[in-house]
Amino acid sequence: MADTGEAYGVVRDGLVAVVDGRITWVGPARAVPRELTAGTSRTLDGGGGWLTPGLIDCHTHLVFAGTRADEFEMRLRGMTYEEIARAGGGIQSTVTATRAATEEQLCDASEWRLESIAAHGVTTVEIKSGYGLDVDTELRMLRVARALGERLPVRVSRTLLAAHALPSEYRDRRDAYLDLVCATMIPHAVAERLAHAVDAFCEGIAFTVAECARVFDAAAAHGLPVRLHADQLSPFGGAELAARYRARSADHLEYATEAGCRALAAAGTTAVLLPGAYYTLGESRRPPVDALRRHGVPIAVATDLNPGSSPVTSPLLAMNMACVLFGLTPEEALAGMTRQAAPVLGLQGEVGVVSPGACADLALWDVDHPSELSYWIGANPCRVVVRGGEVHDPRK
Ligand code: DI6
Ligand code: FE
Repeated sequence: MADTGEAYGVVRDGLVAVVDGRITWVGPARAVPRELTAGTSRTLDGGGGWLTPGLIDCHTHLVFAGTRADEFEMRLRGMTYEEIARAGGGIQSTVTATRAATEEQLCDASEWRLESIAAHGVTTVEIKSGYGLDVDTELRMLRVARALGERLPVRVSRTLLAAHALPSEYRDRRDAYLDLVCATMIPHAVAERLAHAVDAFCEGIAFTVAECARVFDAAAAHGLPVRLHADQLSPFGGAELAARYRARSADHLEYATEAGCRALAAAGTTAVLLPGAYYTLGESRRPPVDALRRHGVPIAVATDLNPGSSPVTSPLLAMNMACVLFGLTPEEALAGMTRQAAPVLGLQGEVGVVSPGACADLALWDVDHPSELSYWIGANPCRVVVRGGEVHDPRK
């Protein structure tokens, strides 16, 4: 869909021309220049379906070992996510399982999750580390993320999230762990070209504003952009910190304040809403969507696929939840998984739009209207995925 002024940027009876994996022309089929169609080697008939940009899931933690289904049961019996984390479960339990897995085991354990996401029309996904919390395992996770992108027709953007939790062996030695993150992990990830960005979890059960700022300073010193898990479980000043560092995104934001939203807008930072975590943890505090809109903060939506707080393997379900739970319109939800998600990964103009010059990453859907992408619950109407001009059957 292009920017035509009509809702969703709809082009009816449209045609997209692709040369060498890039879009060269978009418009109504009747208006296509003859010289463009003359040398066409392959035509794909949309058959009355809807073509959108390939979806972008800009926030996942899909590489990990084990599950946390036991904690799901504990929460249903009344324990909270924070109580489980403080009792040694939570992220730490996935860290133990992930450290014990080889690169191949981790790849095999994670592949079906990326397959599921990709089968729902996703052509770009971000994957974070953060379940290693030691040099070897953090880098291993990023290598696995890279390998998965080579196995499947998905572009994988990799984020170092070493500041996800304090590993138990560093209890009472917080600064020593942050030294390791800043002086060893970030430089190694940069040297091996494993990370496109750096993220941190700014929260009472994770790292303080000052600690996250240290990590951001180290990232900046190595030329890496930053993002932040901000104000998810408590009002913690995360949005303000993200804005101060001109982070690409501030994610979650349930407890972000009005001032925080204003700061995000001024900094050009995107708000990434993650309704899967809100839903799974049974939260009642919604992110301040109205304030984000009022201040003009770009809004993206993602699955947050992770074993603890968001075992969501469907981007369409995340879009549905963004509408039903957070009050986004289906148009905002689709934009949040396409156009608005691209800048979060530094890929604006490259993916997330159907425009000349952009990569030919597209999804074809068996629906009568694009609002249905947010409307159906548990369905997958994706018929065809195009990645860099190559056509794929999403069910294979
Ligand atoms: N916020 C989240 O929702 C995930 N990480 C984070 O910082 C949860 C990760 C987990 O519980 O395993
Ligand atoms: Fe997350």
